[in-house]
Amino acid sequence: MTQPLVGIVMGSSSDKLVVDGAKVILRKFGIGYEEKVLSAHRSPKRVFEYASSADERGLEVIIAVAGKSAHLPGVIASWTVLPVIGVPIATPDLGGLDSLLSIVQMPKGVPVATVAIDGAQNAAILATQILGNKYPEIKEKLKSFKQELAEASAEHAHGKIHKPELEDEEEEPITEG
Ligand code: C2R
Repeated sequence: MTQPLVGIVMGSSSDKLVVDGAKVILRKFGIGYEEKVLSAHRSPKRVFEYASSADERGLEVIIAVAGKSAHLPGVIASWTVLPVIGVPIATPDLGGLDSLLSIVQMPKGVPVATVAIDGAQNAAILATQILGNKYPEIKEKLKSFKQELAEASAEHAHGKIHKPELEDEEEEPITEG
């Protein structure tokens, strides 16, 4: 896999299933990523180390995935100038509204671009779009992707079912902490 441009950080390994949705998209676009389990609550020092060094390590966008009292994306955004995309996780107790509000209601000056509850695929597409401003080959792939979406939607309208190919090659081990 190429040099990671996207850092995917999740609050717990229990978020992994949702994170998989982002990885499928990034692999589809051939974008290198790294993934880590880090928690602003449980491992705050490691979150600081990760976020404050992300830029110099070559990352260009961070996707931060967290549920419940989801402070991780905001804390990461406080330690980096890289764009941070937050993914709220659905929760059994409050349905994910807890996660959503924790991520989206950032104070002025420290934005986190927040996607839908469990919206990891959209987070990855947004990350890809941010990268597309710098990398023309990624932008070209995004144009084809839009075309695929339009064709799939037209086929649905005519009663056909079309699933764009999102399967991929290799799986990388997840790094804890
Ligand atoms: P466990 O399943 O490990 O108890 O975690 C995780 O993202 C997960 O969705 C339950 C939920 O807690 C979240 N978590 C956060 C943070 N750390 C863990 N929201 C954080 O620092 O914001």
